[in-house]
Amino acid sequence: MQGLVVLLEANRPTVETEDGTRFLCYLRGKIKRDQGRILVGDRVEVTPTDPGEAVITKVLPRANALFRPPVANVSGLFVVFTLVEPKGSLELLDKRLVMADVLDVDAEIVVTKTDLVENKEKLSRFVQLYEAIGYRVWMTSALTRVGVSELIDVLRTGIWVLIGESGAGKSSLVKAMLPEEHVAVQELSRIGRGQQTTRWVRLLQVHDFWLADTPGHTALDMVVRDPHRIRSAFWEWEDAACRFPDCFHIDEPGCNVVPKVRLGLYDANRYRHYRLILQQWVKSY
Ligand SMILES: Nc1nc2c(ncn2[C@@H]2O[C@H](COP(=O)(O)OP(=O)(O)OP(=O)(O)O)[C@@H](O)[C@H]2O)c(=O)[nH]1
Ligand SMILES: [Mg+2]
Ligand SMILES: [Zn+2]
Repeated sequence: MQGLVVLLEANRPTVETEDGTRFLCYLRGKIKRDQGRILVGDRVEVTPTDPGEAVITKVLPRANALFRPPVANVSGLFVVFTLVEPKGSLELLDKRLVMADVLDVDAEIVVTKTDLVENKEKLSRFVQLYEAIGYRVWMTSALTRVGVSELIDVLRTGIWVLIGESGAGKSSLVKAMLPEEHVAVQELSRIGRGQQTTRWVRLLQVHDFWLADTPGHTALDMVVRDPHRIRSAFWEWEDAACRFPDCFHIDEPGCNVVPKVRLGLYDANRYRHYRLILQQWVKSY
């Protein structure tokens, strides 16, 4: 029987088979040794053993895998960002967008807690910046439910991962999308203490796609061999027409990106994050 790993709690996978049956699973020893970690999102073959239990006999090849948060076979990322406490980090936002581009998965930005935003101008500047680059930006509030149905009524398939810092409102959004599910949400008194409320990645069915709620995280490292992959993730500079087609926009003569950043025509934060990502993710930089 084939199934999907929908939860990995304390290293015990739960697999849902095509008819909706759930099994708490063990891994056959050989798989443990040969394939290393199993991830939520993995497609597997299982053989039932006891009622509600099964053994995983095979892990099917993965299309891709994220390691932070750990999810396999990802179609898209909902990169969660909030302008209210605990404020989202623009550096992490850009890193997540670049990660999606490098892994060749879709990414959409989901702004949460818009009901709490006082500085509406700042919010619309943020939205304008990322929409101009080419991202879809959703404005949502789990409290008022603004934007929630719009977000899930778009036709989506595969696994979509909510990714963002702890306290950003990922689980609250899941709860707003799926009111009948039991989803733990952070208590107000704990906000900003850097504690994760969601502890395990979990897949939940929404319309035609699977939604992954994940624990918040603030570290994001990748190893990228080809620096071109980082450069091409900054879509807004594609038509900069620098003198050298292979310009990395650092200190090359005839570069059109650096002067435009100085003039404020390209966003300076994005440029700073680009340099940082090159340094941190590409070993040869
Ligand atoms: N006013 C308001 N508060 C919200 C909204 N969304 C989330 N919150 C609050 O923000 C806090 C954190 O929300 P969670 O959904 O637990 O955050 P999370 O991203 O799942 O956090 P981790 O599981 O730790 O990664 C909770 O106290 C929520 O009540 C919103 O749209 N409006
Ligand atoms: Mg959560
Ligand atoms: Zn250049």
